[in-house]
Amino acid sequence: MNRLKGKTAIVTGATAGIGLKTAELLAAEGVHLILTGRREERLQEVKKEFEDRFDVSVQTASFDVQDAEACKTFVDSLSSSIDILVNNAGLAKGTDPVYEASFDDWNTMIDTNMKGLLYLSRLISPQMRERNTGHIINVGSTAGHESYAGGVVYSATKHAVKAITEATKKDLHGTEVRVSMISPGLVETEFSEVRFEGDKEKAANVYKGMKPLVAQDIAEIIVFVANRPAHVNIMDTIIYPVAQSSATMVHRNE
Ligand code: NDP
Ligand code: 8X3
Repeated sequence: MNRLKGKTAIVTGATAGIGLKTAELLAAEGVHLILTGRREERLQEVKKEFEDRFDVSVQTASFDVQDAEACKTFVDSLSSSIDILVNNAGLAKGTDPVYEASFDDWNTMIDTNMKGLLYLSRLISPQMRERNTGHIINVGSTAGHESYAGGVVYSATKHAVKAITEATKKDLHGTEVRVSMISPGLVETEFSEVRFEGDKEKAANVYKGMKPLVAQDIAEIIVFVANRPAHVNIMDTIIYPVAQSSATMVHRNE
């Protein structure tokens, strides 16, 4: 049953990977889209493609979620009320241990994965609360459930997404607004290329000899979570590829 048709969703980080595929699957369900990311050209390509393929409106806004003022300008510019906020924009930078990692990488991860997500939740949740309807879906990670060596700050930001999701649900307790989190394991997207600063070989090694998840696997779950009946609030979903059993247990065929 499609309960999503005619709704309006913001998807952050919709220029690639999980956000892009989520936007596509939402559009296929008849959801009007407001898509964000920093790469304006990609947003324009996606808008054109989705408007050609689907009977939905597609608005775009290119800005950096690390910039609180830019987030505010974006939300102030919205003319429609928002039914679904998919807080997906995020990244990892490097795999250096705590005694070697760069402050810049740490700040980028904290400012994007935590503060960007918080800014948009802060700015969109008042209208959801006032209308007594809406759904905030945060993209966390299995790294938000289990920390691993080389992921000190990435894991911390995703543990924070878990804490933010739980506290946001509690802040909105007694309203009809839903709050959920999605926690994927290894998904082959641009994620590892971003993490390794464009080093394609290092990125490919992350998924070598195993079958990782793909963006579609996660997007389908995001749409499933959004499409539950209004009284059902899925708090979290942990999704591994079958070859992965923990952050470091990955079965590879050499
Ligand atoms: P991609 O690199 O493919 O996509 C990331 C998206 O986030 C892009 O659209 C990018 O857009 C956007 N983004 C990154 N930084 C910013 C920023 N500062 N401001 C605005 N947008 C930004 O990675 P994934 O699709 O894999 O990642 C999506 C989410 O899923 C992230 O939160 C990630 O942590 C999480 N995740 C990923 C997993 C994986 O293995 N791939 C596993 C678990 C969770 P642009 O560059 O245009 O700004
Ligand atoms: C991304 C998955 O294992 O690289 O959240 O942390 S992992």
